[in-house]
Amino acid sequence: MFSNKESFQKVFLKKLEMTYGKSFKESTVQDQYHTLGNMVREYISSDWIATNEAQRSNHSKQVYYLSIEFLLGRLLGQNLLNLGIKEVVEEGLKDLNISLEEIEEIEADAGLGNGGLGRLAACFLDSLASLNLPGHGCGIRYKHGLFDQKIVDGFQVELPEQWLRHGNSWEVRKVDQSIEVNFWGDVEYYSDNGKLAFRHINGESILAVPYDIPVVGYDTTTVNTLRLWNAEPASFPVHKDVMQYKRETEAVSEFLYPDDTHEDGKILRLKQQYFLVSASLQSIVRSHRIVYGTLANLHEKVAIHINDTHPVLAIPELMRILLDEEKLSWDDAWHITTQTISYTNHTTLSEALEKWPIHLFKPLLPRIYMIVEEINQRFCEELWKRYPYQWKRIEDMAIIAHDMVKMAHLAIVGSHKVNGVAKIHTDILKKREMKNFFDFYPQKFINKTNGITHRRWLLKANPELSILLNETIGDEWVKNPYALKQLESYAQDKNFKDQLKKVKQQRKDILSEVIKKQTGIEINPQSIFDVQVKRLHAYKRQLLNVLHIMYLYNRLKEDSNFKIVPRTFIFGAKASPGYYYAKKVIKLINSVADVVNSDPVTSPFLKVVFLENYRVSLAEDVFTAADVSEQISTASKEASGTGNMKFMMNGALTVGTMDGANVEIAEVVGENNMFIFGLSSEEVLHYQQNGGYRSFDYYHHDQRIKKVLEQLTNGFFKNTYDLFEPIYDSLLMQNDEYYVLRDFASYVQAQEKVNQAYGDKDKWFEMSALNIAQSGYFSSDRTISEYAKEIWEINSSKQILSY
Ligand code: DL6
Repeated sequence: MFSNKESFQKVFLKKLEMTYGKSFKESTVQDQYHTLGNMVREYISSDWIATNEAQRSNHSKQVYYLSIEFLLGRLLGQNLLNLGIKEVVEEGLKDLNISLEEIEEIEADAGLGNGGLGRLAACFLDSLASLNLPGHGCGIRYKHGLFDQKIVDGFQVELPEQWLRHGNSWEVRKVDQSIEVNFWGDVEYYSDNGKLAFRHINGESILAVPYDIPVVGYDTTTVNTLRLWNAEPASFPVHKDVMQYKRETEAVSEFLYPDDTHEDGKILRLKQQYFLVSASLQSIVRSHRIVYGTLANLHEKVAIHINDTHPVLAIPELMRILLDEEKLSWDDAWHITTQTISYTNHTTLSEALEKWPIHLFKPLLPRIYMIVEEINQRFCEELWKRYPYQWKRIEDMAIIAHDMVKMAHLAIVGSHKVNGVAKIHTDILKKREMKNFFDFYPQKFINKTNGITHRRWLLKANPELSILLNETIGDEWVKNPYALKQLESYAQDKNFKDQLKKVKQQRKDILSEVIKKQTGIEINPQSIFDVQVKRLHAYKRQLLNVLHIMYLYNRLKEDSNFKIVPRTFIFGAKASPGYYYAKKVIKLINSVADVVNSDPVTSPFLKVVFLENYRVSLAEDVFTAADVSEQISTASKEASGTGNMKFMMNGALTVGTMDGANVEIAEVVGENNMFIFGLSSEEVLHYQQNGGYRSFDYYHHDQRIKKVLEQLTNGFFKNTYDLFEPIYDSLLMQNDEYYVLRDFASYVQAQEKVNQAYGDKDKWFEMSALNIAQSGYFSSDRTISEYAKEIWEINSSKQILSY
């Protein structure tokens, strides 16, 4: 049906009528989108079946990537590109007076994630399929993804997201493959042929119904699966309020990250984690049994990766299956489990490391808790043998301590590999945050620097640049991102740089239109587009960016000789609903925007835009249009960052600290092709260990800082009263935990360099070209190849390019 535009049109029109009982003339864009989506999914299905069959019959080792988040965004455009049918569809639709772009726009983002961690999972799926690797995702089919953000009077307001309202063309409900997951109840001890055995009884069952989404690789017949579990009532209990049971059950897959400020919310989150893990593990084991008839070789044929600690219950759940169902000995079960499971750590922030209170954990998951206790007991015995009488060390490393279950400790003990997501992050884990564990298990810890799929973030998001690249260096880069290196030799080529500049301008014009439509703000498309888009968090220091804008505003007002290249500062960020401080920063950005944008003296030079509801589809327009990429976290706090890679790949220059993957960006592109500033991670550590930082000193000695901080509270922002006092206090009364004031002067200097550098367009686009040329290293194809070889030990049916 996609072989030529005529046959495409014929099938499209027929299906449209048959599905919706409407004539083409009466159909809506929504109807057209779903018709096309269904056609594409049907087109994929024969390859999907063939991939599954081949993977089964080849007895190839499979990897399952368990993640509480999959931030997919839209699928239509990427699928059309990967399948190589975009042109036929575009042409066919054009004849019918339909714009493919308009149809793509109607697709709701699958926003089943919060930020980097979830988007990483989505990029990994694309690379797995494109590299012909047998790798599948397992997640939850949340009814509501990450909230929709509205900005009302400058404040963030959260509304439930509704991506499933019009149905989802990509998923296939497979009710026959449902799994029961049990909560609450008791553990029964019984004799199994004279051996003490255990089983979970009297539990309350929830039915996990899989919805499978095909994951299509680029120019390959491999179609992997993303399996999302939906929570539904199993059988209605006789002794319980039926409606209550239905509500409680469905709540498990209702919201991504339910509010956990109260105990019920905490229980719900833990329920979600076990629901994901138990359904996935039972389903994996069931398929494995069908092929091999035993679980004894599970670790040879299956790799299970846990994306952060949310799915760490995979460890005790696999133990439960192997012990209670497969009747293996503890040692055999433990060998299989640890050889099957691997774990990625995504943060060094100790407050972000999950811990669950025993009083919630134990009643909800009684058998799982028992197994965790046993794992802890045996681990502590090992520790004791190695570190006799070192009570403190053993207590610090224990999985259960102070009435809490420490999920990261369980993950390390129960996995064969633990990886950080950028070199500096892995080093920090080894030297500081997880030093004790690294000393104990040095061979487990490895680094796998993150990556992004260049097929989404360049090929799809930036067609203009892709065409230019194809014309300049050919299209090898689509399959082999290292081929982008060939661009190096064009970095001095005037003609190429002119074209690159033109492409960037086209992308800026597109974003300017989006901004105009969304915010009503007219920006100067020739100005420098300086962008910070990421979750709102104190350590990411959106505040430093805002304070710098306030300083520029003050300078422009005070000194008529002070001139800058016009700049548009663009922000996009969602704050976690309960994160009071982060929400204040959003309000501050919007308040600064009000002042700056409406002042006739400054508005020709400065504009500030806060983009509402930042999400994957919007991100595609943002990354491609940026000139400057703001990666300004306090050194040592950002594990990797992946936005930094998306900007680089689209030719933006980084203003950044030596943090996360910025360090590796500097390594490959050279420090002279970016703008580095601020404390190093060692300096931050030194302050943290030895003290010596006093934010008041910077306030008193730097008039620029003094002035902007006073403006936070002196009525400079109309009708804000004491709204920004908490920000002021965080910087002065609480001694500025993230060293915003300490890095201010150095940041201003870096920004002055940006201002100068942009004046020399020839040089600027030389730097831009070099960034694109070196960005191949940050493709998730490279990252996934490393995982495949060094962690999962899985093979591609085709040759994986060696990097
Ligand atoms: O590894 C993906 C992504 C990193 O790029 C970010 O640096 C890191 O903050 C993020 N981590 C998380 C987990 N929790 N926290 N905080 O989202 O992972």
